[in-house]
Amino acid sequence: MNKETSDAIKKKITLEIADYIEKYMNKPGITTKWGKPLVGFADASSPYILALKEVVGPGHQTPADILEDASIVIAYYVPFTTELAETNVEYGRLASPEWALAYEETNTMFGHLNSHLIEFLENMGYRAAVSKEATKFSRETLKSNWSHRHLAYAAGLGTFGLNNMLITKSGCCGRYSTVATNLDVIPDSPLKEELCLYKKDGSCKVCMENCPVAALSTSEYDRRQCYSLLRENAQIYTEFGSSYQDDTEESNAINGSQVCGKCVTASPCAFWQ
Ligand code: B12
Ligand code: SF4
Ligand code: SF4
Repeated sequence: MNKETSDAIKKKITLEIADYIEKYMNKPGITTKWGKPLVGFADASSPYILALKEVVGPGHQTPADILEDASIVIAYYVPFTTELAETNVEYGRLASPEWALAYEETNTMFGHLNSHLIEFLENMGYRAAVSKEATKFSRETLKSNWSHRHLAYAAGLGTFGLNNMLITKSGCCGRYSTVATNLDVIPDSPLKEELCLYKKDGSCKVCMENCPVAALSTSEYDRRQCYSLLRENAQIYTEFGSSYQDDTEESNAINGSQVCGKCVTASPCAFWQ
C-alpha cells in the first residue's frame, strides 16, 4: 500500500467518525456537544501493544484476541466543549450535573458509533470488532482488560500527563474509544513531543492542586482515593444512567455516574487555549 492510498483511507474513516458525531449531537434528546474528533491508527502487532499483557496485566486483551487477523486499532478522541468544562469548574467539589450527563451520553454514543464504524468498514471490504472488556473494570484493581489509552498512545494520539490523562494536541478534556480491524493502512507512531507541562519542564501542577481528595502527586496516582470521590458523585447523579455496569455484584452496587474530572476541566491542557 502506498502512502497516498493509505492517507486517503484514513481520511475517509476520520471524516465518517466526525460526520457521525456531528449528526448524533443534533438528534432530539441529546444535550452534550462535542468538538472535532482526532483519529489515530495503531499497528495491532507492535511490540508495545503485544506487551500490554505484561504492562497492564495478563488478562489484558490483544487486538488478535478480539479479531483474529487484526492489523490496525483505530483509536479516536472526542473532545468536550469549554462550556461544559466551565460548568464542572464552577460547581466546586462535586462534579456538575452537565459533566455527569456528558459522561453517560458520550459512553452511549460510543456504542452506536462503534457499531456504525464496524458496518462502515465491512462495507469497505474489511472486518472490525470492539472489545467487550472496554466497558468493564474490576472494582478491586480499578483496572480494565482493554485500555483505550494505551492503544490511543500507540496510535500517536497523545502523551500521559501528571493528571493521568492521555493529553492530545487538542487537549485532554474528552473521551476515547477504539475499534480493532484488519484494515490495510500504514500505522501511525507514538508522539515524540511531551504534551504535559510538568513533564516537559516542571512549569505546571494545576491538576494536582485541583484534585479535591489529593489523589494526584508527582510520584503517583492514588486510584482508590480518586474512586472514593467518583462514588460520592455516583450517589448524587443517579438519573443519567450508570456506565461500566456488568452483571457482577460489585458493579451493580453502584447505580449512578462515577465522575469527577476536576483534574481535567480547569487545567491548561484541557483544550490548550
Ligand atoms: C478503570 C478506569 C478508571 C478508574 C481508575 C483510573 C485510572 N487512571 O486507572 C477510576 C474509576 C478511578 C477512573 C477515574 C477517572 N476516569 Co477512568 N477509566 C477507567 C477505564 C475503564 C480503564 C482504565 C484502566 O484501568 N486501564 C488500565 C491501566 C493500566 O491503563 P491506563 O489507565 O489506560 O493507563 C495508565 C498507565 O499505563 C500509566 N502511565 C503512566 N505513565 C505512562 C507513560 C506511558 C508512555 C504509558 C504508555 C503509560 C503510562 O498511566 C495511565 C493512566 O493511569 C478507562 C476506559 C478504558 N477501558 O480504557 C476509563 C478512562 C481511563 N477514564 C477516563 C476519565 C475521563 C476518568 C475521570 C476523569 C472520571 C470522569 N469521567 O469524570 C477519572 C480520572 C482519574 C485520573 N486522574 O486518572 C477516560 C480518560 C480520558 C483521557 N483524556 O485520558 C477513560 C479513557 C475513559 C474513556 N472512554 O475515555 N477511571
Ligand atoms: S495540568 Fe499541567 S501538570 Fe497537570 S497534566 Fe496538565 S499540563 Fe500536566
Ligand atoms: S478525577 Fe477527581 S478525584 Fe480523581 S484524580 Fe481527578 S480530580 Fe482527583
